[in-house]
Formats: sequence, structure tokens, C-alpha cells
Amino acid sequence: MGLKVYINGEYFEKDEAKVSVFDHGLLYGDGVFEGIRSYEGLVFKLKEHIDRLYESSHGIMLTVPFSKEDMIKAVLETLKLNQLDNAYIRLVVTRGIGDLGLDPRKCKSASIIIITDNIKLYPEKMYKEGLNIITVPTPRNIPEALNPQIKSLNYLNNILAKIEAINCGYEEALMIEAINCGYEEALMFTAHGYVAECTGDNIFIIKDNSLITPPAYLGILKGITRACVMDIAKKAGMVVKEEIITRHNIFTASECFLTGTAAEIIPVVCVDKRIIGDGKPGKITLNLMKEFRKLTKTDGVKY
Ligand code: PXG
Repeated sequence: MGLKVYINGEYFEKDEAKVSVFDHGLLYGDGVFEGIRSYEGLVFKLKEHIDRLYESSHGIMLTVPFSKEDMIKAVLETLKLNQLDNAYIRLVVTRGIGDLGLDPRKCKSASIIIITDNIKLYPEKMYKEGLNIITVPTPRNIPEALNPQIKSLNYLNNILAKIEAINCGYEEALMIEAINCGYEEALMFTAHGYVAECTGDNIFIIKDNSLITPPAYLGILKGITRACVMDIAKKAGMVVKEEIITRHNIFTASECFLTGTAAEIIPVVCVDKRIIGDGKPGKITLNLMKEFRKLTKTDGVKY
């Protein structure tokens, strides 16, 4: 049996799961989404993801035609139907089908899509050795225009940054005749030049035993993994700060790591060719990774 995808109350085989070319999610990126994970039959931070989805949709004045409770029921039902124990869940709400104009009033009802699939894990090598990342010229969207706290279907800002990082890797490979000196993530700034976040992850540094991450008001996604890691660190007695950080703060940090639903906690050992700390995943980072993994195995909504 193939994977089934939920679209507006019905289930479709993966190959038959389609949306209209007139859906404003496709035509204008007019919609919101969430990326959620389940671990061994438990959905991690489901309430937090559902709350953020409804906050995002409220931000773009899109009414979700479902109560939060019914949305949770639909997510759990889709997971059960597909018999997935460890899943990646993509929840999408689009403005729905309209015509070839921007006017959202032409879209009579929002579309709800729930895709559950096997999770594609990052290579183990990245967690053991840490990532090599690079800052890119494209700044994060300014919050006054499109607030990055809204997880909208328009991810072009992040995709452009990703392309820039990939292209830098290729150019360097050509220069030193290597096959590839890949950068594993792009670090983005705010329009004012402060460190913001990566294309799909939040960033943390450790300096003098304090855990520091940029504040959400700068215009970054308020990551659910970010909040969870701050919580673990506080409970472990660490000083946790949401503070503006610069590139220099990262270069001189003792440890650095990224957080996200897909990546979980992943160490960073090199930024713009500067080695961070001793060039290996730091002790505190490794400990937070261990505590986070413990939590994912015990904390969650059963299905
Ligand atoms: N910043 C951005 C811009 C993101 O898109 C995060 C931070 C981390 O947030 P959470 O709440 O996940 O801790 C994200 C999340 C994917 C994928 O398929 C990306 C995300 C989440 C899930 C899957 O690349 N981004």
C-alpha cells in the first residue's frame, strides 16, 4: 500500500494527490505551512506547531476552516492510516482555488493538505563532525514587509540564500580543483546586518557558558526546536540569552549549533572559513543533543 495524502477531508494515493493550478498557494505562495516530526509513534510538540500554524494564518488573514482540535485529529488519523512510526509531517494551508488575479476574495475556501512521509535523516557524519556554513549576501525578509515569524509558503528568500551558499561551494571547488567544498547551510543576516538564522534552522552560540541566540523580534522564525533547546539549557542551569549577535561573536564563540525540526540539533564547526572553538562539536552542544533526543522519545502525542 502506498502513502496516502490528506487533501480537504479526503485521502489520495501519493501519485494521485494533486492541487489545482488555480490554487493561490501555487500561483502566489499565498498560504502557510508547518513541518512536524514524530518519533516512535509520538508527535513531537504537536500543540506548538498547530498554534504556530494558526498564528501564521492569522498573520496573513487566512481563516483555517478547521478548529485546532479537528486539525490535530486529521494529523493523527493520517499518521495512523499510513502506519508511520517515525514520520515527517507537512501541514499546508493555502488560500485555495481562485482566478488569475491576486484578490483572495476569489478563493472561496482554504485548502488543507497533510503529507506524512518517511523522514529523510541528515547524514550521521554531519552530527559527528559538525557543519561548515557560510554567510550569504541576501538578507532575511524585513519583518515590516513579510515577517519571518510567519511560516508562509513563500520561501524564495531562503531558497535564494541556499543557492548562494551552494554556488560559493562550486566556485571554491573550481579554484582549488576539488570535487566539491560544499557548504552545508547558508547563514542569513537581517537587513541591518545582524545574524538572523539559516535557511531552515535557528542558530545558537555558546560563550563563557552562556547560550545565546538572536531574538525573534529581529525577524526570524521563532523555532519550536529553538524554544525546546532553550528550555533544556535553562533546566540544566545554563544562562540563556536572546541577544543580537554579530559575525565576530560567532567567530569567537566556543561552540555553535543549529536547531530545526528536520535537523534537530546539529553542531557547526566552521563559519566563513573561521574554525569555531577547537573545530569539533562542543561538549555542551553534544550534551544538549543527548538531552533533546531523550525528550523526543518520551514527550509527544500518541497515535
Ligand atoms: N528557521 C526557518 C527559516 C525555518 O524554516 C526553522 C528556523 C526551525 O524551526 P523549527 O520550528 O522547525 O524548530 C525553520 C524550520 C525542511 C524543513 O524540509 C524545514 C523546517 C522545518 C522542517 C523541515 O527543510 N524549517
